[in-house]
Amino acid sequence: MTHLTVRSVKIWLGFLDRAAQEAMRDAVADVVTQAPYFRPVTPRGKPMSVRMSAAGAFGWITDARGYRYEPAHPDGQPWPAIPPEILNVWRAVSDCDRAPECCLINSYAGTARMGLHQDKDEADFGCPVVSISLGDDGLFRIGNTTRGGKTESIWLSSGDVAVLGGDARLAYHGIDRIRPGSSTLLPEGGRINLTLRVVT
Ligand code: MD6
Ligand code: FE
Repeated sequence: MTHLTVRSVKIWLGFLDRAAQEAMRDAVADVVTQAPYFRPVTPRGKPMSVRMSAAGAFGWITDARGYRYEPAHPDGQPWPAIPPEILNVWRAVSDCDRAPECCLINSYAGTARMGLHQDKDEADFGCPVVSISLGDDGLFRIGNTTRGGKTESIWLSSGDVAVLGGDARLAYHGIDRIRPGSSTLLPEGGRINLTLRVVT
């Protein structure tokens, strides 16, 4: 299978076929039954437009105390295990010996977006961040490892997998908008993005 490279980000278009996307959708639904979506609030007090949950040893959260990884959901329960179908994607594309310790789950509806940011709350940048898109298309913007300068954008569709490693590990990136109604995968519509990372 072949990938395209946009600013050192490796993008595998159509990595998951429809049956694999459905299995992953169902596995994610099972995780969020145990660890319900919540709306994180930035340290400056602004609620994010995406809803989040997580699986694995750690989940990433933000609230008045700042951005960080936590071993438990805000309700106090440990995060569910990362489903095996999701771990299989990591094994296939990460080129990393370590297992992912966090599968962050971002849910986008309507006008939800994610501003340009770096993933830099992890202790080790040797492994990539692997991202899986499910449901509606999302416009993914990729910039530089410092703020500012030119960016490039690509629509990510259901089943696409993006790998931010090497020179792209600390690249700024974000989702400008989704295209509501572009996929039939999720019963309520919208987009789910899964990001797998080594945290410690
Ligand atoms: C998203 N993704 O696609 C947001 N982070 O909804 C990310 O923030 C992201 O796609 C690190 C690596 C890949 C990503
Ligand atoms: Fe990110």
